[in-house]
Amino acid sequence: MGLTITEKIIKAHKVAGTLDRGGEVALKIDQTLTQDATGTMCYLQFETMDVARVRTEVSVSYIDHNTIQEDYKNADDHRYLQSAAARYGLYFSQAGNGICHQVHLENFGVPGETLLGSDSHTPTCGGLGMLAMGAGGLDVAVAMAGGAFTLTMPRIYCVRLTGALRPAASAKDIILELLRRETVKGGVGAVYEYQGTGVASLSVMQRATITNMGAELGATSSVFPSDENTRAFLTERGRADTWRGLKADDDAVYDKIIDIDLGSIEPLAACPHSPDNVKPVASLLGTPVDQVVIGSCTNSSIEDLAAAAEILKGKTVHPRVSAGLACGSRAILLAANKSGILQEFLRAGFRVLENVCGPCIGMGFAPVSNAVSLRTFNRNFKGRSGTASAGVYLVSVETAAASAVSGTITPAPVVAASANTTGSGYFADITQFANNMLLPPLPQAEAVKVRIEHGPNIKPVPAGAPLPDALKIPVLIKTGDNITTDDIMPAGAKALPFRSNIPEISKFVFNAVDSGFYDRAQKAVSGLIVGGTNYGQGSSREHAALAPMFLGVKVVLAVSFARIHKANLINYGILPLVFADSAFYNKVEQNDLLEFSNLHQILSDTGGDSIKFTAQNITKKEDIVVVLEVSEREKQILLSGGTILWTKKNA
Ligand code: MIC
Ligand code: SF4
Repeated sequence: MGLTITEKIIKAHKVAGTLDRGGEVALKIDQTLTQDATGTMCYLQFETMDVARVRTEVSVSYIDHNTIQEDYKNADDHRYLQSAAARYGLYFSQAGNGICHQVHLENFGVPGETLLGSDSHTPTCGGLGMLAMGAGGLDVAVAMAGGAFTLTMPRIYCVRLTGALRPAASAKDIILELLRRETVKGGVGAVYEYQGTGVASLSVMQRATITNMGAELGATSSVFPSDENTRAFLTERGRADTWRGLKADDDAVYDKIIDIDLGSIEPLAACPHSPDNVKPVASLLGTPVDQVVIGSCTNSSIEDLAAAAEILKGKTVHPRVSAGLACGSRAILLAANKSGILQEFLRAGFRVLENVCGPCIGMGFAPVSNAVSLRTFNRNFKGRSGTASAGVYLVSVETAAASAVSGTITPAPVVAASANTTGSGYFADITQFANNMLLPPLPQAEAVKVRIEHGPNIKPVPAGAPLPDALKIPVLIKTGDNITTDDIMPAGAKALPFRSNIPEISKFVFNAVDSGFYDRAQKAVSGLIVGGTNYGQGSSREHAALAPMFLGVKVVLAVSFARIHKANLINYGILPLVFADSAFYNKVEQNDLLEFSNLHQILSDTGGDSIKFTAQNITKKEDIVVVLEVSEREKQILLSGGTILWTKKNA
């Protein structure tokens, strides 16, 4: 039987486990990436592992999220991360060098290798045939220490692309079409592999837009073959020697085939407040627009900027619109500058923001009250922009540029096809000096002399506690479906500076959804959270598990979970239970007292990875049947009180 691309990469990196779908498989990780908002916890944990130097081929620490630097906190985090990178043999990408996914794609991504990143959009590098996955910081720390990354062997879906995009449509519209069909939970436990004759018509940067937003499908990863376009991309960035061809075998077996005729794709928009709330741009025509932002880790390739510049040429941004450009990397901004593309943005009236995440997570450039904000980004969760009343629409660069000019939602004029600029020479002499903000690892003799600098805002990672045998705990909150980690642990300019201070950031848990949560949790001392389907979708931030753990949350009982968040809950010793039947969801309310007994015996059951048992709703005097779906390894982690305590026990 032939193999898919995913299976080939997994087979080449497997250190334990099985390629059978649904089984556990442990992989050697070649490369890791972290960013500052998740990186501090990651390196604090790495420091406790007693490893002198990272044991990966390449590990990179990026500064791109927390760059407002309102006071010493963000700057102290940057200094801490720089000193930790120097001490442990990592590359260090300074603030302003660009957003981790874009910089990694340009400088480090290698077809056929594995990449684990403490950011959910790590699959961006799947655009050049890498198996790239997001994870919590603790999993990345373990990988840096040379440990394997264990995951459930995913289902593998084939997205068969045929034909070619029409001039008005773009790669962003392809992934929006997929989100429309598959929804934000359609990809949980799956990898999307792109195949078919249409693949050759897409450049690596267009592919990267698609694999980046594969995170919004809830997918474990997304991957394209490595072909001549991949070779051209790597050659242009001076890395031709890292190219190798990679494709699925003709008789590879997929769990599902999704056919997309590229010629039928029309300009689309993900409407507020979910990336799968997709509608044709044509159905939104004339909607007045208040803000337009182009860029982010999803859409700021030079091809994208060239397409926007085509539309902006000779035009001015509508007076009603506040327009911004947040470029994915300094290399792209330099190329845009050199080619005259940047000139068009500045001339048309765009504000040029830093090459960082910025507005994508409410770090500045928040829109006006009740705004319609058009962004070429990947997430439009309510409140994420920093303005709770704003509605964010996720669109292509072409739609964003055309709408910035007209002041209403407008599809791009047909002339503005995304130009495939590979080979156009934009990067010819850029790469060499673009890298002067990417500090290489120090030789070990120098690295050992580096003192790691902890600022006063950096507090130790709180330890978990072994799971008690019985729990009698109240429901602290009951949420609906598709609760995001932004809902659980908000980002934004107020909370983000506390990413390295769990006691402080825990005050923000569920803040935007239910401002009474923190006080209730404090009063109850311990408790549980009840969730709907796809609980914990979105970001990889382990703070969405760590801070609830700090507040005494012992159990999350949901209809279903998103992959990374479930792994983070287990890492911090929180029991992730699902309702045996979704009807039980209606039998639990906030403040109900629930009782779980014999947990030690239940977790010692080696009879499989799905254990059904009964909990009691003492308040309603009813039984609730729940299921624990975890592997034998995860049962041991949960019994120990989380990965840190489990590792210590087994050391
Ligand atoms: C995001 O896009 O939500 C983030 C901010 O990049 C997160 C990481 C974080 O919360 O620090 C992600 O995607 O994992
Ligand atoms: Fe940054 Fe936004 Fe990309 Fe997350 S999705 S890495 S916040 S630009």
